[in-house]
Amino acid sequence: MSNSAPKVGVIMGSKSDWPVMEHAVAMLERLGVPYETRVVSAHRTPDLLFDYAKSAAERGLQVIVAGAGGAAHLPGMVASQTPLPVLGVPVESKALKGLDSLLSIAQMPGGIAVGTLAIGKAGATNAGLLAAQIVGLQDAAVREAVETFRAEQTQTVLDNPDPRPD
Ligand code: RP5
Repeated sequence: MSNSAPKVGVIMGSKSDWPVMEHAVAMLERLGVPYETRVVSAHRTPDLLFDYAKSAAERGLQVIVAGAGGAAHLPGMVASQTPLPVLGVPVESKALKGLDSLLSIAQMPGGIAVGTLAIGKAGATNAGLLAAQIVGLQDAAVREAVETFRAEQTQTVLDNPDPRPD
């Protein structure tokens, strides 16, 4: 974790979400965005959820990335308790492969917004990227890191036009 004051909070409903949510953290690290990460469960630690969400803005966070699976109430409940933008990552569940998580996070009633990403690793990766882009609105170094990341990604594709395995 970075030594600077965290600008992004990456929370998840369970330790079991880490193998997915670590991809959000990896992107933030790659882009040099200070972050914090911890388990906050909507169902098992509701008081902690409220404390975390209510104090997030005054602690200096600018964005919250929240991942959860199954009956994934975490992102929506956090969004209801903070003015910060909340990005929701549907974690793949065993029973329904994350479709339950996706619908739980995406189908917010009008008036409380959660930016919902794709199910699983791609969603977590893009949540980290989107969080960095939001931080980058006010942080030139992060904005530049995002631009460099995208330019390198483009170049990698252009440098490897042959689709057959190496
Ligand atoms: C959700 O329940 C968590 O986000 C996790 O995806 C799911 C299962 O949690 P565990 O039973 O593995 O702790 O709250």
